[in-house]
Formats: sequence, C-alpha cells, structure tokens
Amino acid sequence: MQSIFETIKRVAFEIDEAIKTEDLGYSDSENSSGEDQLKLDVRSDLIIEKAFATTPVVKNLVSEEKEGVLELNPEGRYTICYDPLDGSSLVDVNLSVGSIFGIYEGALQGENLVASAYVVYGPRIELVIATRKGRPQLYRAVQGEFRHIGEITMGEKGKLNAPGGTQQNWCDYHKSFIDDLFAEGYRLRYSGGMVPDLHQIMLKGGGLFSYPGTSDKPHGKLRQLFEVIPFALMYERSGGEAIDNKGRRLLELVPTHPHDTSPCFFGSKYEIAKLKTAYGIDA
Ligand code: AHM
Ligand code: MG
Repeated sequence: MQSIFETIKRVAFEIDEAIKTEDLGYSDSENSSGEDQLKLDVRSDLIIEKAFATTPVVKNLVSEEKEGVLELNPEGRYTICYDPLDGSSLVDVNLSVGSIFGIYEGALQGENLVASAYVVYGPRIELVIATRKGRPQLYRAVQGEFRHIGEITMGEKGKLNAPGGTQQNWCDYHKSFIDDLFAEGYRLRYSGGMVPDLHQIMLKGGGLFSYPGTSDKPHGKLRQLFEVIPFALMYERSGGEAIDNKGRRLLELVPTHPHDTSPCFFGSKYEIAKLKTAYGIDA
C-alpha cells in the first residue's frame, strides 16, 4: 500500500500546480451526477488516472468524475475510489479545496475500505492518511516534499459546527438540533468544501460536520465511495464517530451504485450523541 501513498504524494504536487496555473473555466462536459465539470476537475482526474496506471497494486479506479469502473491491472489488489478535486467550484474565489481517496480491497463497500487519504490545497498543501490501525497521520508539504507532522486525535467534545445542505430544505428536528448547538455556544465554520471543513474540525479538536437528507435531496449530497466512507475512517480513527441519519456507521455502508450518496454526520462523541437524541436514534 506504500506505493499508493507515494503516488498520492506525487499527484498532490501536480494538482496543486494545476490549481495555481491553469484555466478556471468550465469544460464542455458533465460528470455522472449531471454536474458541469470544470477544466480543473477533468485535469485533476487525468493526473490521478495517469499516476495510478503505473502503480501495479492498483487493480481498478473509480472516479467521481467518471461513470463506471476503469480497469488498470488485473493482477492488482486494490480499487481506488477518488474525488479528484472536491469543492472545485471554490477555486475561483480562492478558497481551499481537496482530493479524497478511498482504498478498497474486494467489493466496493465500507467494510472493505482498508485505508483512506485526503489532500488539502490551502495556503499550504497537507496530506492525511488513515489505515485501520492507529490514528490518522498528518503530513505537510515543505520544499517539495511531505514532512510528517504528527497524529490526529479529536477531543470528546468540540466547539465548531459545520451544517451542510440548504436550510430551507431541512426537516424541523434537524433545524432544532443545529439551533441547539449554536445556543450552546458552537461557532459556525462552513466553507462549502468538505475537505477543509472536516479537516478543520479534526485538527481543532472536534465539533460536528453534517450533510443531512433534505426535502430536495432525501439521500443527501455527498457520495458514499469517494467522500463519505473515506472520511468515516478518518473520524473513527481520530477518536470521533461517523453515522448516517439512522445511526448506522458510515463505515458499514453498502452502495448499490458507485455514485450513491448518503446523509452523513461526522463529529466528536458528544455531538454525535446529541444528534442521536435529536434524531430519535437508540444509543
Ligand atoms: P463536489 O464534489 O461537486 O465538489 O461537491 C461536494 C461539496 C463538498 O465539498 C461540500 O461539503 C458540499 O459539496 C457543499 O455543498 P453545499 O454547497 O450544498 O453546501
Ligand atoms: Mg466531491
């Protein structure tokens, strides 16, 4: 698996360079969720595809930007499901964005996720890697290489609240729950990029990121294989929890289609316990 992490480090620098130098306009294509693709989405996808094509342990690739599975190496062991440039619509206002990678062995479902990684392209480039053992590890790019910074551990309770989805379309109990957190003193932190938003909560010790099912999107917005399941491993391994609206661990999701979405809640223990009460989920 080390060769996969090394490839991710290489592509992080290439994508960062593309973000800094390339055209920010739209391409003339849509992704498989029917969203217009930016040229940068397409470029980042290609950078990743090319890099993994020469990484023999990688059997298949599944990209948020493509329909279906791309077969690379029949002898390979892992399938990588990735979002090449999450939050790409924020690049033109110069906010942070990210790449997310889920590394699966066997059928594409939560329990077969063996590791995950994400890259944050912000004032600096940072990389976080989680496996099934130990805490997620944080790396920061310094002079063209990633230096290990340390491990990430969240507290039992945080101070930040990142509530996703259009408020107009929230159900009443979700709205009351979010209002209660603010009434308790939580501070709003929501950029519209799940990578920097979830990264901030993990690094600042805890809090809650939510993207619920809404009246317009009953199954939420965020994709299980590329976004939700990889971050679920990050949150569980750093001492937090990651569940859906029924209280099921996101790490146990079984998508029926590669682009399936799920309502999702990532947080430290206190906020997730409070969410379960608000949603009427048995603890
Ligand atoms: P994308 O993969 O098309 O970039 O969409 C995912 C992004 C997440 O980064 C973010 O949390 C969410 O969409 C924001 O959605 P909204 O604008 O509805 O709050
Ligand atoms: Mg995305």
